[in-house]
Amino acid sequence: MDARNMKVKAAEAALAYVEDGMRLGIGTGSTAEEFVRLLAEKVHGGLRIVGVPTSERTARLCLELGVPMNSLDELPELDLTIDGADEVDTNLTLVKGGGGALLREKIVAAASNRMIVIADESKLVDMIGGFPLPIEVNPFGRKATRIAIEKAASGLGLAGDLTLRTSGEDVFTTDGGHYIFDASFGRIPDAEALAGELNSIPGVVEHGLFIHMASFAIIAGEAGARTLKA
Ligand code: ABF
Repeated sequence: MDARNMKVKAAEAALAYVEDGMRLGIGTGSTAEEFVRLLAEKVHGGLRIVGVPTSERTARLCLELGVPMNSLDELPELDLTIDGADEVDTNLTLVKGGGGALLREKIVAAASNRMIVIADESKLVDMIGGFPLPIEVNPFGRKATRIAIEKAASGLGLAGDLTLRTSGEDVFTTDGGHYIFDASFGRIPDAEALAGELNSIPGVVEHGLFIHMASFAIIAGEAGARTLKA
């Protein structure tokens, strides 16, 4: 089974948790997009849901496929969010933000009763950190923020490059108008400590560590989809 098929399998399994009448947070990324395609088929078959997309990119796909949408301001409490991840460990600590939508993804997930992560098995790791950690920062004072992040990480014994994300010739800008540093710290033994440090830096808008947010993960591999609980 190739990676795309695994993403479809995970998305299919997640669809079983979607019930008529739900207010649904809808994630970003290629796995979440497979979910949107399957969801659209169900909607055209009569399923009634309203989606709150986690990015402009997902909103465009929902619009194109006819998935009903509303804003989080209109629907501030959601039943379920289904989203992908860049890394998932066995405690369900996630690294997210490779797609650049981490801030809205975290706001939407936090507004949801439950969050289900969908991923192919390449995302499952013993310890997070192989994938560079996205850290969304305010453009104002980004150099000072970079130094503060490096100092905070160093205090936890973490070192590595922070790369300002680009898009072609330009600095990549998130849907919220912020920049992203991708931090190559390597393995992160204490994600909660790092999250606490990052949260205390004023220029950091949000980071891609999602801790105690996922209810469970659906991981698809050669043998099919399985559920991973913490
Ligand atoms: C979103 O999309 C992100 O948080 C994560 O960065 C990315 C995963 O993308 P894909 O499903 O394409 O690997 O869920």
